[in-house]
Amino acid sequence: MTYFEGINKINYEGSSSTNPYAFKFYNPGEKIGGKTMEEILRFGVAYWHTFTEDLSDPFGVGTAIRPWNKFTGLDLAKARVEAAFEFFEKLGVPYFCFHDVDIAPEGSSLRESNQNIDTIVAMIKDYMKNSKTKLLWNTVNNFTHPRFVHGAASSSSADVFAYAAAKVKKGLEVGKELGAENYVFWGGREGYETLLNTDMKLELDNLGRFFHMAIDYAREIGFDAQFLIEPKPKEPTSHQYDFDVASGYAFLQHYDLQDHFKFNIEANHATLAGHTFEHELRYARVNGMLGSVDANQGHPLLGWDTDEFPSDLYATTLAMYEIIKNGGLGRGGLNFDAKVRRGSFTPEDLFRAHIVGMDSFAVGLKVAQKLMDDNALDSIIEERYSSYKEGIGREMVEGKTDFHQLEEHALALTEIKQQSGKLESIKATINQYLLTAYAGE
Ligand code: XLS
Ligand code: CA
Ligand code: CA
Repeated sequence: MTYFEGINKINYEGSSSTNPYAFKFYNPGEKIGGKTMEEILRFGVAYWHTFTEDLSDPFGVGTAIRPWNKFTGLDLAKARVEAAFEFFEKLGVPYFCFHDVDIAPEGSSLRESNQNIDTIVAMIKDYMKNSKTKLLWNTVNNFTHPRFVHGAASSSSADVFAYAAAKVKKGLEVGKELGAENYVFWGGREGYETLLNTDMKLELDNLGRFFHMAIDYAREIGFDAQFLIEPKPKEPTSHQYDFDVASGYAFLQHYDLQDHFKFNIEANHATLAGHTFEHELRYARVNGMLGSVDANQGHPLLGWDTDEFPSDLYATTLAMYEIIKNGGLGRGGLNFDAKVRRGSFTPEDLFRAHIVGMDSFAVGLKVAQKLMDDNALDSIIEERYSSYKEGIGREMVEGKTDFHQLEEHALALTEIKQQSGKLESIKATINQYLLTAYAGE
């Protein structure tokens, strides 16, 4: 059965194309800095937003028209798999990601849920044999069901902790079975509403214990995926324990987990935390902790997690700059944890949304690579910090000074020369690169 009638393979047609079902900038085979766009960008489709989501919001029911909606139960889950692989093929995307409950319905018991998962995983595995699309990461949903009302690994109930562990255990087995490159832990409800009823220390310790047991089990079954923590500051709880990369990194270090994890950084979570996307990427990168990316964007006027498809070229450029500087994403990728707007309810909108996301990151990649090749931003930074290359600055950086020498140096100063930060001209340069990267094509 065909689910996306009338849509053919999405091809690259170049920046002058007016075909809504063609890439204007994402040219998978085009080499940028020695590697193809496909190899660098490693795009992934998020199963939950594209095949499971009904586009409901807190004020209204779902609006999504999906050709598989005529089915129910396991038949619906199977139809989604068929539709998903047709979609991957037509979009030409190398990866996908899912939670356990996205692919298979929960049963009336854990055992039954696991059986449903087994049925669908066997089907996915079969489809993967004839598909170039691989699993970037999987995870489990330990936040939607009422049992997780007080969290999962940070729940006040030990039974819930055990249930959450059993679900992750199954998730790790599924990841191994399907050859997942990564395994993601997003906090879900790992946080709290109020301290008035919360034992914060016990909850944090339990989270640490949970992650250690997950590592042990992955090792036991020989599942060698990269483990990723996905920070988010709030939503659904008012205080999420993995607030941002900096707090997540401190948590990992405190519980001796830093060698087993990297971060999966979501753009919209960065902005919810009061950071820019590039801040989170940079913080992870300079600490050797940048693992993967959930590529989306928030709405500048809304203070919540809107999960929009990325279209802001400035943001994708600065993000790709960090990713290239990181030497790429390794086993990670750019997963579109993004949903079409409630008003974009047709199946065709799913293609158009992914096309704008893929094109936007392709532009970002090309512009960022050019900025780097021309040393356009680095030269400014190098000059700005040049006082640490010689004299007292150099001695300090090399660990050859103490407060006595620094005081001596300061006392002898007659004037301190400051330089301009040149922010406006840096922005002008970025605009110039953005507008000329595709000139002449
Ligand atoms: C929710 C998160 C979630 C994770 C995977 O805000 O982004 O979808 O990516 O559990
Ligand atoms: Ca995410
Ligand atoms: Ca989000």
